Amino acid sequence: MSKLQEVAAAVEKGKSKIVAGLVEEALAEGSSAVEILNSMIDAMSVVGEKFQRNEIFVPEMLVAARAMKKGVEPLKPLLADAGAPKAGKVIIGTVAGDLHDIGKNLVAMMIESAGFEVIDLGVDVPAEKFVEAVENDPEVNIVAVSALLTTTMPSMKTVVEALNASPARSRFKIMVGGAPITQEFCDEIGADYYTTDAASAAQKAKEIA
Ligand code: B1M
Repeated sequence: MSKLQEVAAAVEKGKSKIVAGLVEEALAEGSSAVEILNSMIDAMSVVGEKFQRNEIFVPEMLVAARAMKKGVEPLKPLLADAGAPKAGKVIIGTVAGDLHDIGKNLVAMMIESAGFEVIDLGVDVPAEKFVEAVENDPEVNIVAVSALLTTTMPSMKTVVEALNASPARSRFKIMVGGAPITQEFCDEIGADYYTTDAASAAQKAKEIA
């Protein structure tokens, strides 16, 4: 088994205690931070597929998520684009009713790495909190909204509608993303930009800031 496969297996099995060490070893063996990150993202997809087939349940998903978080830690400084000029200020959060934060955290990390200051509102964030955060900070130029469940897509719509009604609307752009989100849905709810993954979200943020 290659080191990358060992990292993926550790995430899949939720082995939080060993995953960071394996990531360090993979780096020492020459794997890039992006390769290692992708192996962990693939592992989470496998976890999701097993959950869908009822082969594993929520507790197993949770431990896999914890393991992935541990594995991402040593990669953070390597993915950071040190010395990039301050590109702007971004508010990010996962919508109300949704507790998934791995993807949102990766998006936050990549956007931060692209030179932005990031204010992370966390998970299960109601629309009012997004609005309050952007209205209270005139430096914010992007609001990034994540949703991972089809059942929380309506919450994303609520957030975007509330942001669109804000008197501060002209000074910020709204970016949306997450597994069930599409360009069509982005257009339908009146958000500005949809991106599929953390790297393209950071790229888009740089383009529009
Ligand atoms: Co949940 N879960 N989960 N879960 N979970 C999914 C999403 C699911 C697809 C699993 C499945 O059935 N195959 C399914 C959703 C089905 C659907 O809606 N159609 C599901 C379900 C059903 C549930 C529960 C309802 C289960 C239950 O209780 N019966 C429950 C809901 C809880 C809630 O939120 N209210 C639940 C709970 C959980 C845990 C808490 C156990 C845990 C989350 C832990 C955590 O995040 N801290 C969990 C996990 C781990 C998953 C899976 C396995 C992995 C998610 C993940 O982290 N992926 C997931 C299956 C899967 O995704 N394959 C699943 C890795 C991550 C890097 O990818 O989050 O997609 P992702 O982020 C990507 C892109 O989406 C994008 O960039 C990221 C990185 O490239 N992106 C953006 C994300 N946000 C973006 C924002 C942007 C741009 C891009 O711009 C602003």
